[in-house]
Amino acid sequence: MVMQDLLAIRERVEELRRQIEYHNYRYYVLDAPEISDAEYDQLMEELRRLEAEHPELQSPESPTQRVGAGPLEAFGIVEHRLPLLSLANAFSPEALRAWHARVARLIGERTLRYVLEPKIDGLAVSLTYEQGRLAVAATRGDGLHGENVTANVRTIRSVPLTLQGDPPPVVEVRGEVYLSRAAFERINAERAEAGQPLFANPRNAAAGSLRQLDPRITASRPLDIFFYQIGYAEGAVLPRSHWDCLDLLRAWGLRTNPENQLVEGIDAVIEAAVAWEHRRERLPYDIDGVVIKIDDRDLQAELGAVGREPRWAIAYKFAPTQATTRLLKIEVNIGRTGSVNPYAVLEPVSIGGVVVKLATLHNAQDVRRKDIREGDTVIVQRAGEVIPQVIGPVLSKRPPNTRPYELPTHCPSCGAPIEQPPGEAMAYCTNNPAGCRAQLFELLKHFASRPCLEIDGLGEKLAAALLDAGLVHDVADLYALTKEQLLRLDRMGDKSAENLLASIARSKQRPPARLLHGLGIRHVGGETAARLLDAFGSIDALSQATEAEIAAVEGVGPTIARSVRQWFDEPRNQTVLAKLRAAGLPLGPTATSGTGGQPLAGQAFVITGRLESMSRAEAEARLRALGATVSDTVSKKTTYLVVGAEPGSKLKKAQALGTPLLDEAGLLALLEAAEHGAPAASA
Ligand code: D41
Repeated sequence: MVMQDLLAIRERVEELRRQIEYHNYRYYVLDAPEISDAEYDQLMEELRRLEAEHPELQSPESPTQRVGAGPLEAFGIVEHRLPLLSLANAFSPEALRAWHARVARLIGERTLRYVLEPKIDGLAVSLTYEQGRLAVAATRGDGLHGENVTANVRTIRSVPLTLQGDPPPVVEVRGEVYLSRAAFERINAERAEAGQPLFANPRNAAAGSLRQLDPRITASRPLDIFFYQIGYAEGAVLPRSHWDCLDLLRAWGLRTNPENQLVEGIDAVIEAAVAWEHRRERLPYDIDGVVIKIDDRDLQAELGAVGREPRWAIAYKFAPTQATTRLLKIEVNIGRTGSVNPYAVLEPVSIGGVVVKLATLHNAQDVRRKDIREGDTVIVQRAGEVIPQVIGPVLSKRPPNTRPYELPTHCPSCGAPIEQPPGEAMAYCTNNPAGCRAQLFELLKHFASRPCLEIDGLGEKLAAALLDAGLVHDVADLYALTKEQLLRLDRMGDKSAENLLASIARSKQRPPARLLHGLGIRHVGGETAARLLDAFGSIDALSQATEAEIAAVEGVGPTIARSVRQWFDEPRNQTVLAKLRAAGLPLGPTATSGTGGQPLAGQAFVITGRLESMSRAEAEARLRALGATVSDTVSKKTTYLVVGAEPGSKLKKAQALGTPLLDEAGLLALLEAAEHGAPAASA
């Protein structure tokens, strides 16, 4: 290695240490991080690697040599009787195998039992009970000393002040204090209202709530806790299995996570850990990984720790879902109902392996509430398949001369004024699709989409081409298109033109509820459309109903009723309806009334698990539109249980009752057949 390189590396190491110390301070002391956990982990990993490759650069002052940050003196400091260990991280299944191989080298290759615990993204605490009474509660702090937060922890409802059963005279237990996502949203909404700075995530909100000098504030926050370890236990002989220790915690009245799993063998560990990456979204609280622990406590003792990290446990961390980047510009999209949807143009940033350049900002009110400005550094989140969203600005990085965001006063597409109806979060372009190209473009795509008229081949590109060529001015114009017109469009061959026309023709046979949904009436989704048609029988009958009659339908409130009435009162919409009728779409009473138009009448469906091709709401709406009932519980009356990915307990119940099962392909086939008039399959 040449001298120059070593110098550059030394500089990088020092820079990393400076940065990490700074972020530790922001995180642990101020509860106001500026970077995501994943970015922090990356800095730490890089520093660890450089120090491992260049032992001469190691130093006891390096952040790698200590865990966490010092406690806040204001609380009083508690010295932990036994140090609280920290956890090594694994970021991939391969890293889990490498961990397994290290363990196998020490204790021999064998099939072990492991406990998997969701890694709660909260704040680690240690509680000491003396003679069964809560004596001291402390934060983890640096693992050796924590802050005395006894008064605050006593306000957490799920923390018992006295233990049940027969606990040792002195026992110290560890757990994680957290806030549910719902509670976090509520707290932030209240803070926004009060003009206070918002918490970046539930963990910071939990930490901020627990580390309050005024316990009354803590008491007002619905903190919760899961316990996961028994630390010091005077004179007690503890079970040899960690899983049994969790049982013991429960026997003392301490809450443990019902999602914890006992599995055998590293393959099962990896499978279960990877599965959590999706399951996590269904939990009401945030987790950032899974903690994997060797169950046998004698083996735990034999394996011991390297520094502060036990060899017998590891944290499998999920791909990062948050990152920070610069918000270059705020632009707006106009939705099919005229809604003004602001979005962020970002300096491209990689989150969990995907480069994100755009992120949603929801609505004008949200941008104002969070005070997100052009030029800000922002925290961006990407979770599952949903569109990336901007969580909020990093205020300490706000450059001078930024300004609060102002919504455009006029529609960028058609120039009509933009208005925000009183009491609504959304602002709207005051034009309608006939006069606003952006609205018509979105409406066409919606009209042709799967849950609506399902016109194959009519997507983004074709919708734009049809508008550019002036062939379509409203959705009904689709039914007047000719092959000659289509052939004049770019990249439109003979075959695709024919396919498109066939697909448009087929769309005339969709059930009226899907047509009603497709019209793009503000606040009328698939579910509402189905309810309205159930109540009124046809779109024509609905168009004659009064606002009060519409509002009286179950699940339809005054806002929807007003919006429906207004839509039908608009002369331009009456023209569209007349054209659709002339084209043969089902506006009037269907010829086959009664069960003829309702091929699934009398059939009862229950859905469990996740569907791939449509949302559950959509599946329910389509089933209901065909006359079926959809409920939440499997009973003897259930005709079919529809089983999606990762089904829940309903599947067990159905199997016990012998209820017929339908997978997603089966459901699709049944829907297709029923919607196209074929007799429904019966169970
Ligand atoms: O849910 C958690 N966040 C969690 C954290 C958990 N379920 N188990 C944990 N187990 C440990 C060991 C293996 C060291 C007893 C932990 C943590 N530690 C931990 N939390 C914060 C630092 C370490």
